[in-house]
Parts: sequence; C-alpha cells; structure tokens
Amino acid sequence: NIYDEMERSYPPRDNSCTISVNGRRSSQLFYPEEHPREDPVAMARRLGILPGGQWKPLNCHPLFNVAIILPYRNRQSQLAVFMNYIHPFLQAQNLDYRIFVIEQSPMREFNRAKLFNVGYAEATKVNDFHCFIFQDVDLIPQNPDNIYACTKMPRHMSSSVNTFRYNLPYTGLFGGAIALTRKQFERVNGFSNVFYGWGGEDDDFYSRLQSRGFQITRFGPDVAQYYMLTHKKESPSTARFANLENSARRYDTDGLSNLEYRVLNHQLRPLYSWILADV
Ligand code: NGS
Repeated sequence: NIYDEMERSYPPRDNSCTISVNGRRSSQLFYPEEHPREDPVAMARRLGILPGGQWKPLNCHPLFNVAIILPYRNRQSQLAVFMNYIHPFLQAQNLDYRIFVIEQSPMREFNRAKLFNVGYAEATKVNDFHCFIFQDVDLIPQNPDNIYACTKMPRHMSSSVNTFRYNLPYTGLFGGAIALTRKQFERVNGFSNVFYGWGGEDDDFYSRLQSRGFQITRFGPDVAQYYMLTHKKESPSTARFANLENSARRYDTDGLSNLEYRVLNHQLRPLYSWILADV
C-alpha cells in the first residue's frame, strides 16, 4: 500500500485531505503533440494557481508540502508541455506545492546536480518545504497514483520510462525524478557540485545515499510510469568517471556545504517561480 509508505508533511487533523490512490493500473497513453497548450495566464486563472506556480487545496488541509525543482536550459516547448500537464496532475493529488524552474546561465556546461542544490537553497529561503521533488522537465508522469510527495525513504519515482520500454535499466539508477524529505537531502549534503556536462551526477547521489545507510524505495512499475518527451541525446561528459571514482572523498566537502552561485534574475511567473543562476 503506497499510503503506508508516505511521509506526511503535516500531522493529521480534522478535514485533512485524503490521498486518492485508486490502484489505477497502467497509464493513459500520452501524446505530447496532441496535448493542449493553454495560455499560462489563462491557465493560472482557471486553476487558481498563485503567481510563482503555487497552489494548495482550499476545501481540506493538505497532507503534503512539496517543492518541485526543475533544472532548466533551452527546452522551451518541453517546459510548456510539462507545465500544462503537471498542474492539474498535482491538484488532483491535493498537494500544497510550488514549482521552481532553475535556469542555468549560458556561461558553462549544464550542471543538473548543482541546479538542484540551488533550487533547494532558494526554495528553502521562501518557505519551510518538507519535501523536495527533483526532476527533469522532459518527464511526464503517466499514472495519477504516482504521488508527488515524500516517502519514509528516498524514492526513485521514474523507474519505469517509455524510452527504456518501461524497464529499470540498472538497480542503482536514481535519475529522472526523485523525492526526498528536506531531512534526507540535508543528511547527504545534497548533490555533488562538480558534475558539469551530461551523466554521473545521479550515480554519485545514489552512492551518497548508500554511504549514509539509506535504503531507497520505488513504487511498482505500473505506478512509476513516465513518458519522456523527445530530444536529441546529449553527448556524455568525459570527466564523469573520474568524478565518480573519488566520490566518497567529497561527501562532506562537496554539496550543500560548499554551494556557491549567483542569482542573476528571478520572476514569479504564472505557472512557476523562475530563477536564473550562474553556477
Ligand atoms: C548512466 C549515467 C547516468 C544516467 C543513466 C541513464 O550511464 O547519469 O545512464 O541515462 N551514468 C554515467 O554516465 C556514469 S539515460 O539513458 O536515461 O539517458 O542517468
């Protein structure tokens, strides 16, 4: 039972929202080309989303308080599809949530992991978020039972992706979409900051979790289904294996503990909080 594994953000009280887990089996099919794209302002108004992409249910007390962190650069149409899809999806789960898009300035190679750290740091400044979802903008969760909230153990949410024919490619994969409580994330000193370019940062993060004795959890393959929006595959970074080799030496010194970055710009956009950073 998924419900038993969840880590609530708020104590239960009168009129707590329920989480509706219906045991829906496999997902609806998803065709991004056919997905409607509403004007962001109109959509925010229609769905009652507050500036900066914040929402919470008003007819019951939410159980979960979540910051969704999306690292971003140069994926405009994917971002539009994602926002269009994800708000109704999250609202159906009765979450108290806010979405952060952390865009990296053009200066250096993309650093997905460091952008997650920046997202955590910036989100923490504006609210005491209990739970963090760190995920890529090209991943569309297909099953409404895949609760965007935290579990007692760090959770790999995207274990069943169409591009892998809905199979997990290797047991240590902890990329794509993951959920951790603030406590869990802080316990491992966040992500490493050294992974510029594609690959390895998620493997490094997995080894951090293992080193701190965390077991990870996954929901079943029916629930954890994602559709990946198509894009050209990045060429992997050549430094990634060298960085992974000395991972263990950097757990305490490389991560939230030495995080340095510069916010160049930020805006409360209708469907998300946007932060542009040099990392
Ligand atoms: C591994 C990468 C991970 C990556 C995973 C899946 O090889 O960062 O593939 O990638 N590790 C290294 O490069 C060391 S995927 O097929 O989804 O693009 O997440």
